[in-house]
Amino acid sequence: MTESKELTLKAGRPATLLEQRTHYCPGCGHGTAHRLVMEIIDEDGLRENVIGIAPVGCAVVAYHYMDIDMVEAAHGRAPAVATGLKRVHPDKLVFTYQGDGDLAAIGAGEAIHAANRGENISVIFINNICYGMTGGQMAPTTLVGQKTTTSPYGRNISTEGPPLRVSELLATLERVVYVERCMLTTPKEIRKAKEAIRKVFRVQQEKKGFALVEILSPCPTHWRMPPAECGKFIEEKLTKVFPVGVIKNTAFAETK
Ligand SMILES: Cc1ncc(C[n+]2csc(CCOP(=O)(O)OP(=O)(O)O)c2C)c(N)n1
Repeated sequence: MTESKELTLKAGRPATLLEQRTHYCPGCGHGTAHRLVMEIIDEDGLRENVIGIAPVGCAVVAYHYMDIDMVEAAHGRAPAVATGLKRVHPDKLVFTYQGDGDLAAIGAGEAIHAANRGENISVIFINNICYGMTGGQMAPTTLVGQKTTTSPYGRNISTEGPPLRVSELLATLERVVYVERCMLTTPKEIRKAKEAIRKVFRVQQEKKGFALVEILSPCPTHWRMPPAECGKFIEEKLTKVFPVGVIKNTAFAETK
């Protein structure tokens, strides 16, 4: 028997993650984030009881990969669509899956007002510090000095302002009960991201209000670096601006 045949499979594909080749670039974080969400849906038996809202952005066809009920929202409108769906179907677990262009730029209004109303929805915010789908333009979360197709000399704080910390901003709102920022870097951090997603779902299951998990996610194509270097870049550069950890928790007694 060859060595490889002796290997045992420790983790299979979650049933709700369709056996389909994705359109994501090599090293993109969306595939990992999709998998984490689908693992939780499988593990917690949520498949028949969940509605996801797909964004506009690289994850626009997330419903091709996730075998759950999903609705497409216009760019940035996912929290408004989620509000309607949750109010009509209060027993369903409703989540949005949004990029930083979607949530922090065009959809900032929807996100702020849904959060301020304390809608009982879960927001999964994939922050890759650029507009991925349309060619790597500057997003509100782009780092100072970062070169993008619309900031070829680097983001300039005097004309574009500093990066917008959406999670901290939303955490100031009274009816936002749980906010955590995670990163897709090492297996340990990826596992933390998974538990954070589970937590924002739990907030909703326990009818506690608005919860958001921000996930710092690699975009090797528009960061113009090999996938293997993205983790280091996240740890060394992104976390200086977007520190990881629990930003707000008034939902649960435990602090972890
Ligand atoms: C109303 C509207 N404005 C602009 C666009 C163009 N557009 C499509 S995706 C996108 C940016 C997406 O970036 P982000 O939300 O960060 O997601 P990513 O692609 O990086 O995952 C933009 C501006 C659009 N589709 N609809």
